[in-house]
Amino acid sequence: MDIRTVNTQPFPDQKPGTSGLRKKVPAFQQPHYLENFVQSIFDSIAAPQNATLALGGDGRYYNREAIQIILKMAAANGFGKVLVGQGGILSTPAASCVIRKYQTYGGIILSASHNPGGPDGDFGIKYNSSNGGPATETVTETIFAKSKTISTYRILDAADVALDATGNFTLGDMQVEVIDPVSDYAELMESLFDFAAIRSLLAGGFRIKFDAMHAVNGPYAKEILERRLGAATGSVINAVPLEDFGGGHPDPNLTYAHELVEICYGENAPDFGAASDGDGDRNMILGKRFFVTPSDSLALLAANATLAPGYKQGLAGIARSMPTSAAADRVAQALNIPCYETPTGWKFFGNLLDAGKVTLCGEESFGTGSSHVREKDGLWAVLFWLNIVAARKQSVESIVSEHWAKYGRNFYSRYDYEGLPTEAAQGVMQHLKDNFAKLDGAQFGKYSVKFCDDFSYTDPVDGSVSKGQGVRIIFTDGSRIIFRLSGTGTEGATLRVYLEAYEADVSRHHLDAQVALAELIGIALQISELKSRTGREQPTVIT
Ligand code: G16
Repeated sequence: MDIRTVNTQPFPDQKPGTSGLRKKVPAFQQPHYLENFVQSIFDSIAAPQNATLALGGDGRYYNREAIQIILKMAAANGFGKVLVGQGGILSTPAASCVIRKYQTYGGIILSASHNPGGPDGDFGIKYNSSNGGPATETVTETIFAKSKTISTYRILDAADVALDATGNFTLGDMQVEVIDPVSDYAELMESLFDFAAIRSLLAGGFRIKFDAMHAVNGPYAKEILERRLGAATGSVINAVPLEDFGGGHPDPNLTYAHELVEICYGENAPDFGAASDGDGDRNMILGKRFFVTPSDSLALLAANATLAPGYKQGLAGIARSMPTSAAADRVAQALNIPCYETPTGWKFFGNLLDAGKVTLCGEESFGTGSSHVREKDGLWAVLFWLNIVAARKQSVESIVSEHWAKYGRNFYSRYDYEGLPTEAAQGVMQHLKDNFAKLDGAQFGKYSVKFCDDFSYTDPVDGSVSKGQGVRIIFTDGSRIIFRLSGTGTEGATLRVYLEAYEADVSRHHLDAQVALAELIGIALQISELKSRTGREQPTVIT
């Protein structure tokens, strides 16, 4: 075996964010940049000799090159086998599924999720542990610490592995098994949902559109929705994954998935629309001219979970990230099960899922998932919805309206201010924190502040504490304004403002969220001094 030990210098900026290390492609293309981070992962996880690793990515630009580098480094670092998706492809939930099904030691996932791709776009890498979920903060901090002192990495000198067909290869002493990226995942979905009921729903004329946004889920959606469930050919649009996502921004929300939104709000709209993101873990759900917020989607899935065969025993509990609306809390209360509030980041759900404390998890950032894997799962959410619609034989809109009538409506919206100068964004956050004492108990129109704080979380399973997770301003009626800096951007800072108002009165449930939240939005802008501090009149994206 021809293993080379290469001298290198640390890069100071390899701190993993909300979900792994994300940077512009040219940053990853710098000599040694990817290698340093991969070696830091290997040096942190203490895998035994001959361990098995799962490997795959969302197919974005630089995926292929990175896969070859990681394979050669895995071979040089004593791994016995790597399961790699054909073409270097695995959606994030499929990678989690593979790690769990084949009980690998862990996995490396290459993705910058919903961020655009291409030569000037974003790239990303993260490590997932043997439970199939993103490494905990303890592990990511160790990786970062190693990256700051690294002086050498190990790599095998060998030819590239042929990844375009399934098969078995050797790389030095290591086995490489190129696997079908779709089949294990599709099988898992069939075990959770009533495919026969969904098939007859679709055969009965229920029309769907799924926008894969030229990202990784195209082949998964084609196989599951069109081939296995019989949706009309062409129900999946933008189904061919492209290295630059066709120049688009593969983020399934009302702004970036506009092609789907136009179809679902247009003449002859389908009954159901959905989209997923770059790596297939986010989802957006639409009915006919109707948008389901991710927070409502989590609550709806929880309230109707027993309609799906995989959840017919009921739920152990629900978890949501702190900025996610409290709609799910109301369902948990009615079901008499616990509801946990965690910091933003799927990694915080891992311990709760592993300990059997929760079955469903969700985030306002278009993420929902369950104990079936340890990642959020876009297509899973779509199938769950289709299962519920098939069982209830109602439109998406009437299912949601009935839900609001029963539980009340948590009006919700998020304002994103992207690409801000970091100092200005941090200035807004600091200003809010400096004013906690003044804000406490203050009255703004009909809203009075119950308390404000910087959210801190103590993991109920391992006791670890995560501080500084976002500023919360909570009003006496349960309404909330949250301010948080994103941990996934690659340019400047993104400030997120999350707004939530509870409304019990059914006669007001049809209101547009922006109308219902107008007063809170005004309060948020006033107390944060956001416009004057950032110079921004309008948010970049409203979801
Ligand atoms: C990641 C995390 C999510 C998080 C989202 C937004 O999603 O896995 O848990 O909610 O980022 O994070 P932020 O507000 O810090 O930008 P993804 O889909 O990008 O992997």
